[in-house]
Order: sequence, then structure tokens, then C-alpha cells
Amino acid sequence: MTRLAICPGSFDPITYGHLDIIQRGSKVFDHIIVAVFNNQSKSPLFDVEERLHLIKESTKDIPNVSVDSCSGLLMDYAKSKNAQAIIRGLRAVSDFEYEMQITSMNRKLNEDIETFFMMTNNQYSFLSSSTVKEVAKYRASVSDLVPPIVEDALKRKFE
Ligand code: COD
Repeated sequence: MTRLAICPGSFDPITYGHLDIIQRGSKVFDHIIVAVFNNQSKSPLFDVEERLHLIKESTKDIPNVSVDSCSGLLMDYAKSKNAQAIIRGLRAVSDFEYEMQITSMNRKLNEDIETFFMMTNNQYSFLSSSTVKEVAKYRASVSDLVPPIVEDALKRKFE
């Protein structure tokens, strides 16, 4: 049986923190789909097509990772792909409460799909897409936080 996991998120934009989770997850599962959700409650800096492009380029060297966009419920999407698992990253205690809420709801929606949490790599524990955008907006370097292609895209956005 192929072990397929979905790695869902906003990825606005993808950071080295996300990539760390995707890379480590790709060693455990046969295949990972990085699923970009268009979260209506957030106003994204990058549109879905831009985010997909940045993720595809940043993960092109990981053969068992593919990228997709979706809307609606995560569990409906995961079921439609016959996925066995969801992968999420955890940075701090503050993430835990939020993740516990969504995981409990997701389990209620579909108890056959497990959620796996991966602790962040220490060097990325303070890294989020929001802080990256904030720093890039004031033209400070984000080269150690995001892949070069994302850094260039941020520069263009804030030109
Ligand atoms: N280190 C480790 N992990 C990290 C880091 C880091 N530095 N930065 C981010 N991550 C992890 C996050 O913890 C998360 O697991 C993943 O990477 C993606 O992060 P984000 O911020 O891009 O994505 P989120 O948290 O905004 O994604 C939320 C979803 C889109 C997954 C969620 O809203 C969702 O499931 N929406 C669909 C509707 C639904 O089904 N809702 C659930 C029922 S209530």
C-alpha cells in the first residue's frame, strides 16, 4: 500500500520551516502532496498560482513530493486523494492549541485519516510566513529564511 500524506497550508509564501517539514516527511511517507488552501479569512500576498509556482520550484529536487491547490474542507480533499495522513508542523505551545482544535474537528469529519505532527527544527522555531513578509517589506534580508526564488518574489512584491 502506498503511504500518502497531505501537507496542507497557506504557504504565503513557502519558507525554510515549511520545507524542513516537507523534506523530513518525504522520508517517512511514499508520497506527499503539498496542498495550498485558499484561506478566505486571510488576505494573501501571493495568489494561489504564485504560491504553487514557488513551492514547485522549491521542492523540485524531492522526487516524491507534488503540489496542488484546493478549496473546501481538508478532510474531503484528503479522502478524494485516498490519503492516509495529514502532516503538520509544530513550532511552539501557541501552535498546539490551534492545531488541537483543527485536528479534533478533522477527526470528527473523518476518523480514518491520522494527523502527524513534526516538531520544528530549532533553527526555524521562530519562522513564519507572516514574519518573513514583515521583514521583507522593510527590505531586510530574508536569505536565510526562504529559498532564493521566494526571496526574489518578495523583493518584486515590495519594490
Ligand atoms: N517550522 C515548522 N513548521 C512550520 C513552520 C516552521 N517554522 N512554519 C509553518 N509550519 C507549519 C505549520 O505549523 C503548518 O503545519 C504548516 O507548516 C503550514 O503552515 P501555514 O501557516 O502555511 O498554513 P496554515 O496553518 O495557515 O494552514 C491552515 C489550513 C489551510 C491547513 C487550514 O485552514 C485548513 O485545513 N483549511 C481548510 C478548511 C478545513 O478543512 N478546516 C478544518 C476544519 S475546522
